[in-house]
Parts: sequence; C-alpha cells; structure tokens
Amino acid sequence: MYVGERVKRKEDLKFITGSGRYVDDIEYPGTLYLYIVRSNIAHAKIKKIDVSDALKVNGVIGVITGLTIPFENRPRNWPMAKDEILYVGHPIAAILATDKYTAADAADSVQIDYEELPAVIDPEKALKDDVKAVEGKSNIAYKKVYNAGDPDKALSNSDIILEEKLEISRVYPSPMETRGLLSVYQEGSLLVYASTQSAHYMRRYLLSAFGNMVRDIRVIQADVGGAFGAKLFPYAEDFITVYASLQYKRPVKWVALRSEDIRGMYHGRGQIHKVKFGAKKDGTLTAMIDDAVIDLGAASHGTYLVDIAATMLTGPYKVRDLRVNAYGVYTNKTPLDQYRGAGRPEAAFVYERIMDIISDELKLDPIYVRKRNLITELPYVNPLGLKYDSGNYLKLLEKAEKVYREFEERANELRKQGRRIGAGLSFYLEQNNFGPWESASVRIKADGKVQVIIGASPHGQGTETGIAQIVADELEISVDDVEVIWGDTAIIGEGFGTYGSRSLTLAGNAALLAARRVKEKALRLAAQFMKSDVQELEYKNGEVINPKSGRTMSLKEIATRNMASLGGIWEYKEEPGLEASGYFGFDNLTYPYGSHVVLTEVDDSGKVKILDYYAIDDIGTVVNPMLAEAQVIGGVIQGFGESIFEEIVYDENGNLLTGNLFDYAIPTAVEAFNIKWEYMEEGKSNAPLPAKGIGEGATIGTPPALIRAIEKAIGKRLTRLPSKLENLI
Ligand code: MCN
Repeated sequence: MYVGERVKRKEDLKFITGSGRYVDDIEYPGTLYLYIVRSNIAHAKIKKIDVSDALKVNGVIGVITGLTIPFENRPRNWPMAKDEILYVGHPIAAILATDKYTAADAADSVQIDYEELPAVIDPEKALKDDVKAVEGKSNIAYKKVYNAGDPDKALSNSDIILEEKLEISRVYPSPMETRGLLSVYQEGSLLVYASTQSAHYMRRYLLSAFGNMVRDIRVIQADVGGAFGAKLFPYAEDFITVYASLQYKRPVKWVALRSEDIRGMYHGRGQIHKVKFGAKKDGTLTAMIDDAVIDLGAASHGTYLVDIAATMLTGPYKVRDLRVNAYGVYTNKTPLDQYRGAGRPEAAFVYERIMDIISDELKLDPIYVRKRNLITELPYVNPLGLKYDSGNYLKLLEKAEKVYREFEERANELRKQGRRIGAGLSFYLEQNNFGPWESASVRIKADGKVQVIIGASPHGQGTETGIAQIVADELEISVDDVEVIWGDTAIIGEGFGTYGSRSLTLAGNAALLAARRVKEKALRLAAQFMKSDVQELEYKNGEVINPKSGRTMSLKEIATRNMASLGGIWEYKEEPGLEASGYFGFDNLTYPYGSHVVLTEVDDSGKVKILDYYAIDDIGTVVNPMLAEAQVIGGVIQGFGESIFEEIVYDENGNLLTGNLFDYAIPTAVEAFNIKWEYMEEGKSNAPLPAKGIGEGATIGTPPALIRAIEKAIGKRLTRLPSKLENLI
C-alpha cells in the first residue's frame, strides 16, 4: 500500500536538475516582447496619451492603448485605463518590441497627460462615500447582511459585552515566479503558455473575450513557481498579451518584473472586522455582531472573500446568534482577490482573538474557554447554514492542549530569566474541496506503464505523487509505473484546476474511479484472451488470475496483447483499449480542522523568535504524510510572515510604499524555524478515498496562535496583522 506512506516526490528530479520550463524559458522564433506602461499615480482622469515618440524607438513594433475588451467585475470594464486611472500600477499602454529591454526603455517615451483626482485609500473612509474612488460610482460596491438568531437580545443577556476592531492587512502573495504569458499565433488559432492554476479556466475566459477572432485557444500550463491562489483568475495583462498576438499575428511574451508583480498581482486579505461580542461568566460566547469591510481595491471580484469570512465567523464554536454586516468598498489600490486560505484566515483571526480576549477579560484559561464553546457533535449545521461534516474537535484540542501546557510551563520558566516569552494556541476550522468536480482518465499503455491525466493543475504541491500513490494502490502496481499528466487543454477533456485545497481529494477520487473502471475492463479483456468466464477471474497484484487454471495475465500482458496484431483482425467481443475516465464532486464542502501551538520570544528590538512550534490536523485519510507536512511547513512560514511583518502599505495619496522586495518583507530561510506536525484521521470525508485537503490549513491556524504567543510575551493586547516589530518594543 502506498496511501499513508511518505513516498518521495516524483516531480522533483526535473526541478533539482534544472530542467523545469517556466513561461520565461519557452522560446519561439519571432517573438515580440510586451511591456506594460503603468500608472504611477493612484487616481486621475486621462486627458491624452501620446505614443508617437515611443513608436519612433528602434525595435518598437507597436503600442496599444485604450483596449476595451470586456473585462468583468471592474468599475471600468476594460483591461487598460482608458479615461480614468484607478490605482498605482493600472495598465495604461502596452509596448511591443523585438526585445524586452527595448520595450521597457520605450515606456519612458509614452507621454500621459492627466488631471489628478483625490485618492481613496482608507477602507473605513471609503465607506463614508464622500470622496469617490471611481468617478460617478458609489464606493460601496457590495453589501450583504448575514443574520442568525437574535444577536441583539443575546448580547444584552450577556455577563460581559466587549468590542474590538480586528484588522488583517493587505498582503502580496509573493510567488517565487512572477506572472507571465506567452501567446503564440498559429494561423487562426492560439497556443498560450501560462503561469496559471488552471489551464481550462484560462482557456474559457480567453475564449469568451476572443472567441470571435480565433478558431481555438489551446492553453498549456507551464511549470509554475508558486501561485498561492493569485494565479487562478484572469488578469488584464493576459488579455493584453493575447490581443497583441492576435493583432500582430506573432508570438508575444509578457513576464512581470517583480515591482510590476507587486502592483499587478491581486493582493490578498485586506479585511477589517469591528466586532461586538458577549459572554457569560463561565466563558460561553453568546453573540457576535460584526461590521466587516473588505478593501476591494479597484475591482469588485474579491467580494466572495468577505462572504467566506462571514459564513465561517463562528468557526468551530457553538454560538448561534450572529449578525455580519459585510461591505466591499472600492479604493484606489490594486484589486484584491484570493490568497492561500481566502477568507478562512480572516474568520479564524476573529473567532480566535475573541476566545483569547474572553479568557483574558474573565481571567479564565484560554483552553477552558475554547472547550466551553467547542462543537462536540458532528455533523453540525452552523448558524448560517454551513454543514460541518465530520471529526472529533475535542479530541484534537486535547492533544494540542498537552503541548500547550508544556509550552506554557517552559514560558513560565524562561520568563524568570527576565526574557519576554509567550505561549499561544489556536484551534481552527477549514473549509475546502471547492468544486464543483474534477476529472481524471487512466490509461494503460502498450508497455504496461500507467498514464493518469487529471483536470487539476498542481503547481508545487506534490499532487503528482499523491495521485500516483492512489492509482498504484488501486491497480496494485508500482508507483514508479504511474505517470501523472495535467495542465494542457488539448489533452484533457474538461477540468477545473488547483485551488481551494481540492486537487488530491477531487482529482484523486476521480482517478480512483477511473482506475477501478480500468480494472473491470482488464478483467473483461483478459476473459476474452484467456477464453474464461469473467466471473471466474480475480484481480490481484496487478494481474488477472484464473484461480481454477492458475493462469495469470498481468496488466502489461493484457495491454501488449491488445496491440499485438498490426494489420490483423480484432476477433474479441470486448472493445480493445485499457482506459477509462472518472469524475468526482461532493454535495457538501469538506471541513477539516486543526490546532497550532507556539512558543515564542520577543527581544527588546521587537524581533520575534519562534522557540518551538507544533501543529496538528485532521484531514481524514492522509495520502502522503510527507507532502501534507510540507504543505503545513510552507503555510506556517507564510502565516508567520503575515503575522509579523508582511504588509502592503500605501501612503494617503495612494503611493505604494512597499513596491519591491526590499520594502515588502517576506520570510526567508533565515527566519524559518522547526515545526512539528502530527495528524489524526477521524474526520473522514464521504468520498471513496475519504480524504480532505491540507493545502491552506496552516495559513489559517498560524496567525491567531502566533499573535497570542506574542501578546503573552509582551503583555499587550494585539488586534492587527501584522503585529510589526515597532509595536512590540
Ligand atoms: N495531500 C495528502 N493527503 C490529503 C490531502 C493532501 O497527502 N488528504 C497532499 C497532496 O498529495 C498534495 C498536497 O497534500 O501533495 C496538497 O493537496 P490538497 O490539499 O488537495 O491541495 P491542492 O493540491 O488543491 O493545492 C491547493 C492549495 C492552495 S488552495 C494554495 S493557495 C496553495 C497550496 O495548495 N498554493 C501553493 N499549497 C501550495 N504549495 C506550493 N508549493 N505552491 C503554491 O502556490
């Protein structure tokens, strides 16, 4: 059995030998290079764009301005600013040249005559709607009220009523590889190489924009150097690059510089929760009333993130009286969208801060308060109708509690030396396997090797290995004989991609179903070849066996026999070919859960040092503990960055103050620390392979645990992510 084993990653050889091929590594003769001229002011009316000097630059082939391809969910529905600039980084023109340096240099020759307008930066001020982020439009792009029970009454019946403003700042998803696209014009069709999380999704939206200009668009996902949710949805530059290749009938490449990526890649998080909550003396949370604001920037596609946060706001706790007034506001900033965790980290920061604040105010133990409120019977329908599926929250919390008590003791000891030490714990609920379904095909080739083609588009997670383990187990063959293919719309019927911690469970179960069908087919074919009755045959260890005669035929022999008689006839009743497809989707999202425990020291300069870190998750069946653990480690380090120093900062005029990786800090190997991870397998999903996702969990569990440990270390309440060094002195 491979499922449950720490099988080494099949995908690594390519990368550690330097043979990965990212968009920028793919070369086509005659390629034009595209450079985007971007706004360096936040809000203005464009009076005139003069590109005549840029066109005179030797090597410049053309300049595109005012592109009005429809682009949804924008206050001005185009990929380029035509009449109004809405944020620093807003694309205004695109220069095409025979090399990328010429294209970038020519950008200086584009003259933009504009009239500056006041910028709206603070989302709370945006809510007042006095100054407009977009001329002629209300700043309030979205409003939804969620209500359950009677929160006002429940609040007034509480022993204490508390109020806190909790802020989760904007972050840049910081993949190692910036975004990029190569669009190759091929006589009426396009071949597009993209750094994307979903080749199929990219094809769908490019076709919807350019379908009347091309016969077809084939999208191939190149190797991707990290995405973290930010390479799923369409971007202005994708449209501009494809449009340019159609106009000039040449290959066109665009790859973002780091400073462009920080301005252009959708930012994540950016939520403020002003929450009022009540509790009984025994620590029972009675009600929550939350005014939630999401800082959408200059587009409205990110509104669903405040919906996720709102519907998950009660987390793993029993409180039933709740109201969330959710607002999405336009600001003159880069548009906002999903970043690893997408709405769940924001919710967890709120409900876990609430648990700790109640424990402080009532002088109760924080674990005791969590236990008082924890859901103990599953399935459970939360006040806003989400159905938490399975697990044993209390058992997991008790396991984490043991570690917490030990960390607490160590903190007490170390504090005696005058050091600023704190221990913190978070308990979190994840929501994943966002659907609707995923596809897979399994084929046995003539040489007996197994090819699995999946609709998911992994980009670093190690899914190739996990899915190979599932198929190898089902077919009872070596994992080395299974190859997994993805990310090409020409060879995969339909699929969705990799997001929402879904790939292993959805594509894995689709592959499992397909492999089962292949096995059934192998039995039927073998029955013909062996002149047996199919009922007499059994499948075992990658072979079809006739227990009566003792005859066997391996999968390879069946596949080879299938192909044996070139030019002959097909004398058998069964169709040849050992291949099948499978599709899998859930009728309810899955809800894994976990706990993080941290012991930290804050020195006199405000620097945070992690002394010990422990995480535990329940995601049902863990297919490969090494891969899952790697996800947790990466997520913890990202969560650490977000908790301590990562923050996109604009000044009051909308100038981006963190526009490069000198000013925008992300954790490196130097700041990384050891993490101990354990897992439980009680919260199984109802899939044939009862797994749930792990790709985002750690970004949800880390910030509340870490912030708690820091506040215990410094003795001051913290209500904001990141905590920032200067606040911890
Ligand atoms: N796994 C497992 N057992 C399970 C579930 C998962 O062994 N029960 C393993 C899988 O085999 C896979 C990994 O854990 O290797 C993650 O699987 P899964 O939870 O299904 O998540 P996805 O593959 O769908 O990945 C998406 C998730 C998301 S939403 C973001 S954002 C994110 C993340 O993964 N972005 C990443 N992790 C990332 N890791 C890398 N290296 N790069 C990114 O951009």
